[in-house]
Amino acid sequence: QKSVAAVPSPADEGREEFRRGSAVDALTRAILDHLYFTQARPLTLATRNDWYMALAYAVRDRMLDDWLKSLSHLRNRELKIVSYLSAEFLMGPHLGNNLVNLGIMEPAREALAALGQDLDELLRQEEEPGLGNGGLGRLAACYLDSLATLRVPAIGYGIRYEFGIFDQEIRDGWQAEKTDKWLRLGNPWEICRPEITYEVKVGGHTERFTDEKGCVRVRWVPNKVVKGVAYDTPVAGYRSGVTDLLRLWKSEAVESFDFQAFNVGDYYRAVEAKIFSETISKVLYPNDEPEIGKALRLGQQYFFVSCSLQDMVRIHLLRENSLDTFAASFAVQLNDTHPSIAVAELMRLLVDEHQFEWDAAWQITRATLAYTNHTLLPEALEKWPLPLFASILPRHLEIIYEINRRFLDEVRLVHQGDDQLAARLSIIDENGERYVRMAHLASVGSHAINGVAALHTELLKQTVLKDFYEIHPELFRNVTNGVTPRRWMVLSNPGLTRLITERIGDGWVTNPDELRGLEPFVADQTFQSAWQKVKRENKSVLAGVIKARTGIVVDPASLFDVLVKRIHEYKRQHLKVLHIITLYNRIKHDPQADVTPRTFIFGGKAAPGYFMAKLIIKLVNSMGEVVNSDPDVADRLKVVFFPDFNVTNGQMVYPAADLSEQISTAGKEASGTGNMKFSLNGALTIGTLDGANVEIREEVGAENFFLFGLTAAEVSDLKSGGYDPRKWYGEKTELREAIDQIAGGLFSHGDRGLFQPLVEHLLNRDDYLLLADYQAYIDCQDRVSAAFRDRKRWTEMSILNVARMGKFSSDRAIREYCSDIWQASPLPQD
Ligand code: GLS
Repeated sequence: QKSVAAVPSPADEGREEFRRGSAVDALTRAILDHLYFTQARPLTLATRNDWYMALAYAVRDRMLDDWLKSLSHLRNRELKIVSYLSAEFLMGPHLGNNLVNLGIMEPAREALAALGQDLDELLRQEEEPGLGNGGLGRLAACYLDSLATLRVPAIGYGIRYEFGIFDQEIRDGWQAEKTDKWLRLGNPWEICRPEITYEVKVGGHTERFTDEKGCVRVRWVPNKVVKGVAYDTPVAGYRSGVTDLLRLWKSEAVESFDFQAFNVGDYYRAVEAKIFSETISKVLYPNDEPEIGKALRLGQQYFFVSCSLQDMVRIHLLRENSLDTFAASFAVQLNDTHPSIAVAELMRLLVDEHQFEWDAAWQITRATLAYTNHTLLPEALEKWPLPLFASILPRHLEIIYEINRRFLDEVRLVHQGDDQLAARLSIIDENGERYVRMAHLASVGSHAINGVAALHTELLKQTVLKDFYEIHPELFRNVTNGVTPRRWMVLSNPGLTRLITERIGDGWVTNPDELRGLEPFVADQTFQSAWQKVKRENKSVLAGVIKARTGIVVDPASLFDVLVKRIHEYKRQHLKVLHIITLYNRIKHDPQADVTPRTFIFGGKAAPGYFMAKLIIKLVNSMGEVVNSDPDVADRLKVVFFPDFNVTNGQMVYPAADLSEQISTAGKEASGTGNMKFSLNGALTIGTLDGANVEIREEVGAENFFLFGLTAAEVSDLKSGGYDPRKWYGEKTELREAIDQIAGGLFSHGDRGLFQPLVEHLLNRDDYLLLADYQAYIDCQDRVSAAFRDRKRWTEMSILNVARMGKFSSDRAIREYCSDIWQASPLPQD
């Protein structure tokens, strides 16, 4: 088959031409129809959004055959369905991705051109659904792409937030947040299912009663009930013939509340109830802020978990008449602890609503659920104060007590007398104020627990979940994260995609190990120049966007040195700032100094309540202003803060990077996934041995990776030996100069107070060991600068990075989840 495709006969060409032509004609017709019948617009009045909507509907229509087929598989009892429960799905714009996966990008372009429209302009029209904070939500989206591509029946379950992650603007160097009104102009990709709704109870109390069989049972009498309505979005696999389902829940008021509104007083009460109900799915919470006390957040988690589990129970009962076999129908993955209330909710559904005995229910629950941990940061581990938990989920608290009682009894049986161990393992934290520890709940209720990179899984076993690992080592496994090459290469880097495909065919899109086929061309002159040309073009495009959004002019010939990710102290954006100031000082001391010209590109949002992170953004911008405008620098260094980093912007940034900054303190970044996107697009990495960096370096080869800094073990040794940042400050001249300048107001118009909190933290605590890693980082960056001057060698390293990135495809990760955790298989080919 391959040879036919490679050497088409004239007859084949004719047929292909015809097929293409008819696809173009059909699309043209469909777009015009939707413009008229769906958008109700005559051609003369159609806005860009009308054209976008019409095109989107025409594309969605083309997904329906596969989608309906996939939906009908839900009823097939032979097929296990993967149910991915996630409070976040950072899908990114749908249109481009669907055109890629359906293989109709070019026909769409032609059809629009014939209608006088530009596809690229319509692609820019789409408001991206920002229903996630960063890596964790984007991972869920990559996994849905891979599930559909690998033909695995799957449903992604989450929340249809009315407002996603805020839009970021930069005003006077500070971050300003604006609400994300992504639904403002309509969402052509979703289909509302008003008939698929579930009631979700909140608050109230529980009562015991004896049922007709004489068993004591529990009834939950809530003080509120809300309704979840399903909104479905199709997720097309890459030319796989399978389209999976993303089902997001919107909260609404239960009608019965409105009907009670027969007098004025009740009318207002009914309106209040409606407001409360609709608030639940109103807004995505930014992470990196303390959760304690955010009752609404717990309400959101329970709301979507309950709707999703009720939906699975309904689907299962369409297949079988008993829930005994529920675990054969669904493999439910808990994406972090956000959905971990599922442990108690599935127990409640089985025991209270379906009259199961406790032990049978527990067996089903554990066989169904599995838990992925995504962080080791203690402050990010979810825990809910008991009184708050009890006020929202009184029945679940009882169930959790019972789960905990039985679990700790088992522990005590094996480890007699070890009360400390029991206290450490307990789902209830009893040290001082009492909390429900969600990671413990998820661990106890799951048959598999995984970390997201090899190092992270090891650290999980040694730290956060040490006691669990010691009592149940068999539950633990590692699944290193991956990203989809469809969005992160084919869609976002068409130039490189074309070049690679010309050389090795397009098999790598679904089998990226084939990228190894590029290795023989590493030293090939023509290939190298073509490779450089693609990178250069991507950099020019980004330079244009930077100019338009920030007014800053950057040189595409300079080294594009990029640090884009959420702003967090552990990710050490301020270490990068220290590096830039160091280079700046070298120029100031010797204006003729031979520095490799660089463009430093920062991007990322700070949680609105995270003061230090916001101050870091201000520092980047203030420092940038000074550096960019200094005549001594003569444009050799340029600092850019690219506002509103999101999926859409990422698609422009990763392909244009020369250097990928992965500089977190070792042991803090669970995996990282941006690191993979950069390397897949030919950027070289400067990084610590943290998260998936370790494995990326193993794959691409140590000689093609710029490594620096303390290891996780050294970090923990240094800390336990009593780390004193002042010692490092005292010893390193360039470091001291840079810190003194920040403190002295060089970047704040003489204001010594502005960055004082940052400076004080660095000098007195430095939790993330910037000072200890500073010199190693600077030295390594000097090696980067030298390497970039050897264009040939740099290009070779870039090619080898891409050639060896196969492991980091989300397809590989999903295959591992399927075989090691879910026991799920692909649908047979039709
Ligand atoms: C995160 C981690 O911080 C990232 O390192 C990881 O790549 C991602 C996906 O596993 O999950 N955990 C988290 O809470 N947000 C993340 O991005």
